[in-house]
Amino acid sequence: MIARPGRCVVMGVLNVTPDSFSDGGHHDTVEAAVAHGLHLAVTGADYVDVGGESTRPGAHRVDPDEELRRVLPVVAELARLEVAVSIDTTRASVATAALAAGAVMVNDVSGGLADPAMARVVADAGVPWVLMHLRGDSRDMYAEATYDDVVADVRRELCHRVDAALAAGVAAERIVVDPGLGFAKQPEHDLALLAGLDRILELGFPVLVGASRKRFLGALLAAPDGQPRPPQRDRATLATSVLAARAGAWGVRVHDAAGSADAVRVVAAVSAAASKAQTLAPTAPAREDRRTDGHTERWRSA
Ligand code: PMM
Repeated sequence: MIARPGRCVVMGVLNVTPDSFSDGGHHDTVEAAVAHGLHLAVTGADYVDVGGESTRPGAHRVDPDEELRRVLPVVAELARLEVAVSIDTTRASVATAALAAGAVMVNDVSGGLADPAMARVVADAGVPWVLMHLRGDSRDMYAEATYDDVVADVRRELCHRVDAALAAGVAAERIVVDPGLGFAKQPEHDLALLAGLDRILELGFPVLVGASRKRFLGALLAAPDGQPRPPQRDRATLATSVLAARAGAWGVRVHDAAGSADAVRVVAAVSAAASKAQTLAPTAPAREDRRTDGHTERWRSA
């Protein structure tokens, strides 16, 4: 089942790759990776998303056996420790093994395009499946970053991925969609997608947003000489988590779970207060609410 804690869900990123964008090579032993996964869970991640293949622009595909060798012991150990693990893979064989080892969700950055066998694996296992929007692959994705209206185009292409998943027997209530920030997107596309999340939400599926430490934040926070901000982008990521949670996203995928875990709780509390205020609000303002006490006049004449 998809977690619904009554606030935006936090998915912590655990890349067990030598070359991922911001955390590649940081967890190059099973022990280090498991320790970091546990840290993510303890500091607020509802899911820990384990990936063994870098999707950074220009990255080459890793051999499926190598991907399995990287992720499987980490998935198994985190699952044993009762961490809810999501497996970040585009390969049905890796998803199958990870689910057998205890993963509870599949996060597929290709939205099911990379491996036609993935839909069957997910349907049979009955687990949630994140369908992310992507064009091309990591080697050539910026070549395809041309859109008429990026929100409409991504929404339409996500619809196709959802239709294919449903046709393959995946239950609608197990589908999560993700606009795929940074994947075949230029910074202006990422910003437009964050601004247009409500139109992605209109599809009626839970929406996951992965803005954490991405290139568009580096570009936005570039130094005066134009040098993009290096991967210390967690404060900017927090702002995106607030925006995503406020827009009604189901979840955010982040490297720093603690910050976003706090931020989404604040958003949930303010949203609850707003709903309560709306329930209590009379349809017309009560007479005594109007400024009849002279304050308004005093302020005007000050
Ligand atoms: N981004 C990355 C990898 N996996 N999965 C989903 N669902 N959404 C994303 O935006 C996403 C992803 C690449 O970022 P990383 O290299 O920092 O993990």
